Amino acid sequence: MDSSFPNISSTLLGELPKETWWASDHYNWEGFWFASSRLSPVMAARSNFQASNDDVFLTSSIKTGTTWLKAIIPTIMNPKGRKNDDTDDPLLKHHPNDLMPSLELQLFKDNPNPDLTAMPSPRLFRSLVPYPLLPESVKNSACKIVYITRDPKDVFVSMWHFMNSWTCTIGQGPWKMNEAFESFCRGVHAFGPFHDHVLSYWKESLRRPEKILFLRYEDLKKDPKVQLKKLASFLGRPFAKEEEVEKVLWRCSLERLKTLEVNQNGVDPWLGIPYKLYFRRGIVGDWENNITEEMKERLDQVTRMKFEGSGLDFKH
Ligand code: PAP
Repeated sequence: MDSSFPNISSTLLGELPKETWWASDHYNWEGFWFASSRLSPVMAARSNFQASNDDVFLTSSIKTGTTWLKAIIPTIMNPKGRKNDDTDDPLLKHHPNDLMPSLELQLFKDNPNPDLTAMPSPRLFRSLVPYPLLPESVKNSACKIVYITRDPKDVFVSMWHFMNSWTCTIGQGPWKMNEAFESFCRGVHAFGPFHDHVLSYWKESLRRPEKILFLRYEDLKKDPKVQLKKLASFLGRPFAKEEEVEKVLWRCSLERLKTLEVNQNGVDPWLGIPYKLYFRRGIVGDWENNITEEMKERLDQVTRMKFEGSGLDFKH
């Protein structure tokens, strides 16, 4: 195991394609865009993380509805998560980010070899890296991967609101929507390109459906009970009663999480982001209220071109 933090030398950085995204330098490594501060943790996790067969991974591109699943998966895995008594529900005291730690944004952020042996089993993790950049042991062990994605038009709108709200709290002005949109269409954004990210998991989920469960935010919104049952069975924790499904859905609902004190006033200690920014409208089709018809056509065209022949679309 590598014991030194793989510092990114200025020589390597100098060789990588560079673009600015939200006033921060991003580098293209292995076909995907990363802020320089994310490259070392991503590389360290890829080299040093050892998966166990009963680990559960939540993976996604940014702003696809991951926070909902960061709440749902731990609640499904928690033996008390579907019981009537809510008094010791971890969500009362923790933002969902705390319940499924991120490899690159938390665990490997400042340490190339964190000791994860004390984590209770089954361990729950999340990651924003595309499938090819996952640690090999995640790909090769029996651990499960849940992937969530969303209509890219809603992803863009969600990202735009989130990034502007955050950067405004740290004193940076908003980024013009048309510039951010151009960047998104070209695939330049943190952990992007979005379409390549989605395709990487989609293809692998077709090859190994027992390993990767591929979910769409729109399906979860439309038919939450069906999707939750599918997810619980995939995780080996099927529901026994309809009320259990309803319980988990209620505990993890946007309406409930939004009003909890921890989420209204807390701040993510790893990122400095106010927790309340993770909860916005949570609807399907919010793009209609935010982008022009021309922008819609442009992004739909990118999506059609990228997904052609893959069997994947976002019609709902
Ligand atoms: P992240 O990449 O920062 O983790 P992520 O959670 O993937 O963000 O996406 C945020 C979106 O999920 C927001 O969508 P919106 O901007 O269109 O509103 C947020 O509102 C939505 N979201 C967060 N929690 C929930 C939830 N419990 N149920 C449904 N949607 C949710």
